[in-house]
Amino acid sequence: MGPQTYNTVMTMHGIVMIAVSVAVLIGGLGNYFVPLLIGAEDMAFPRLNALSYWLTPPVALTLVVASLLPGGYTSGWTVYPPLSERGGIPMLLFLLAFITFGLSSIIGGLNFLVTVIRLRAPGMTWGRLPIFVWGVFGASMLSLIFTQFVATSLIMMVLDRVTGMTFFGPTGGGTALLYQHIFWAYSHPAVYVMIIPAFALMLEIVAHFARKPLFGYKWAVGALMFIVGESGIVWAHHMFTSGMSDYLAAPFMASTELISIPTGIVFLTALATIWQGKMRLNTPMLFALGVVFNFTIGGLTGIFNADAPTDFHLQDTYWVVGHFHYTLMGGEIFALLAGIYYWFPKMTGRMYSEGLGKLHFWITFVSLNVLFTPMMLVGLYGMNRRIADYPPELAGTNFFMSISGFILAAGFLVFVYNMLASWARGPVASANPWQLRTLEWQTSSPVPEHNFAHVPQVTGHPYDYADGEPAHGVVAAATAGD
Ligand code: CU1
Repeated sequence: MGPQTYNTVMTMHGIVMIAVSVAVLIGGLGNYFVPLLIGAEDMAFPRLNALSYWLTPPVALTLVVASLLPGGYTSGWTVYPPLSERGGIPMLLFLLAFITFGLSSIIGGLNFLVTVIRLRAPGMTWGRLPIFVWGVFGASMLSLIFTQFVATSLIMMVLDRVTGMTFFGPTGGGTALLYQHIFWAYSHPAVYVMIIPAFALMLEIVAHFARKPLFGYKWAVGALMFIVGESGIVWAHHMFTSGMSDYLAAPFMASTELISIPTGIVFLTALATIWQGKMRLNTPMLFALGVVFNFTIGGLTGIFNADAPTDFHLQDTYWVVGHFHYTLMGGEIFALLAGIYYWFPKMTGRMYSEGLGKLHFWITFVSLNVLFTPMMLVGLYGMNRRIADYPPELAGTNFFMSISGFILAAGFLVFVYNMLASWARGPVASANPWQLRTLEWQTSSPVPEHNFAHVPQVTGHPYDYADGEPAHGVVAAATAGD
């Protein structure tokens, strides 16, 4: 692979990662399960929902087609000027696709907020919301508010390119650093659009599979909301080495490190919930516990990037790549997989193979760790990210990481096979195969078109397994079709 192809492939990896990570948990599982969890028929604005969804195929198509055009992508997914302003037509198409994706994300966020505020079933007070709903709610606030920053920065860039304005071009009086400030004002909160629903889904599954009340529910909700607020004032931790004004380093360092407190609360909540619980170690629980393990490493290694003095050494090395993949792959994607296994019987009406699920977990868990830990090590030795070359001394470790990467990918073949084969001919699942209290399990599997035969009446707390009631809501007589 030549350097130019490498740049295009690396840019594609970045933007596909961002788009999938932003959209998949909140857009996919959120869209399906938030209405169910709050006892609603559907999202508040079904047409807006469809628009948000149908904007994404053109984005994906444009990104793929433009990457194949001569010149390819030159800048990486962050589209920093001046590289992005100098790139050819593919870069322009990239910008337009990114803006369109932002639009989809904004209206998706709006729709979730209205849904949770307006469509909760009778008795579903804010204090009774399953924690996953809180996670989607927080992430939606971020989507709605902050995606507008990235859209603004990209539109300014398009104006620079197409109409000859000079927001970011120094020759016309603009400044390239301005772009980074606006861009990261979104792109840091974006990681919380990805990870807050993941945290919440992890807590949801941990509580159900330990069959215990979620420890410190209010603290956990408060922690998630604190992260939402905090995430808007930390963006310049991406810019310690960019040449921005020196006086900005200390406040952004402090605000970033402050986030470790609510994050710590989320993990203590998970651990205290597991404590002395009768854990059922099914595949969803294994992946949820995997989130706890992986994100602990991802979170702790992030502190060194948030610290300006250490970041001067680590910036743009593979340390950052290792750290980030621990949080996103080990955190968000693990939570996504946990959620897919967890809700698979509800979505398909069939049961997946537990044996294959566990095999998938162990392959993924082990290969992920032996892939991303060495990345941080070669990063400490100074291996640069986003560059096609590396020092020949690190070839051995890179070879090892490549093998680990292929094994990690192979694990997903097990997953895809399990999902497709079980969907086609797995054993038929009952409405509530895990015997859980939340509302989605009180309707038939797969879910009927309007979710519930009658509007549910919510009575208790979603996690009160000790109170003897099998569910925290009553769906009046004639429960749909089971
Ligand atoms: Cu960040």
